[in-house]
Amino acid sequence: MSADIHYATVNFSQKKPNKEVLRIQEGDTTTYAEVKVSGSSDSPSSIDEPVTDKIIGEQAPGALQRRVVKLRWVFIILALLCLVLVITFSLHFNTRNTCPQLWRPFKSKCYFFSTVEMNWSLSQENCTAMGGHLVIIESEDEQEFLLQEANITQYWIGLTDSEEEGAWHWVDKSTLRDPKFWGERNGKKEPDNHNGNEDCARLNTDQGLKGWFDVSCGRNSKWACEAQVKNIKL
Ligand SMILES: [Ca+2]
Ligand SMILES: [Ca+2]
Ligand SMILES: [Ca+2]
Repeated sequence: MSADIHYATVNFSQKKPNKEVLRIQEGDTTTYAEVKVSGSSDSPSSIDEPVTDKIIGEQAPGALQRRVVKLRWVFIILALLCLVLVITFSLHFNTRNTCPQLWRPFKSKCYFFSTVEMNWSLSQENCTAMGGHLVIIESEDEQEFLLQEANITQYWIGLTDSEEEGAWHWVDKSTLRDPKFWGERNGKKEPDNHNGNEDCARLNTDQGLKGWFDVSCGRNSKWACEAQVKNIKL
């Protein structure tokens, strides 16, 4: 069956529409209708009008809804992807900023306290091999951290005057600016270059903040390294 819709003009009349077509009997009270199929623009909608346009027009809200649903899914997928990226980045960032086992964190650095004893030069070589250097103490906070965290009582730090007596430099070649952490022994202030042969600094943790002492570099002692987490070689 065709689903085409035809519009018609209907005129009601008491008169018989056409004698030749319809034979009417006497006393007939039937009301006759004259039906005219029209394609004119007067009709609500012309049958000449393209049917396809009409269907598309009627279905547009549905198509729009489908597009909205599709877009919603695209946004959900993009949001999930962003979330995965953020989590991955966050895990990577945290991993890279967490000190390895046996290293202790302080601010943006990691610190390693040795369990073996070596002379000053070998201690520095070991720190370098691990991606760091003997500790360079730049603030009171760092000094306090080193006193509290070390489970050893004395260890080498990265300070020496081996190149020029009395001119103390850190292992990164920077000059010692603040001498306030030098200790005191037998009422005499350090560094004292005892026996003319004390060119390396050691931290004694049982002396409080003023815990630096100059000692002969050839003596064996434990040591403490400092490193950026990204440089540490395991
Ligand atoms: Ca430091
Ligand atoms: Ca010295
Ligand atoms: Ca000394």
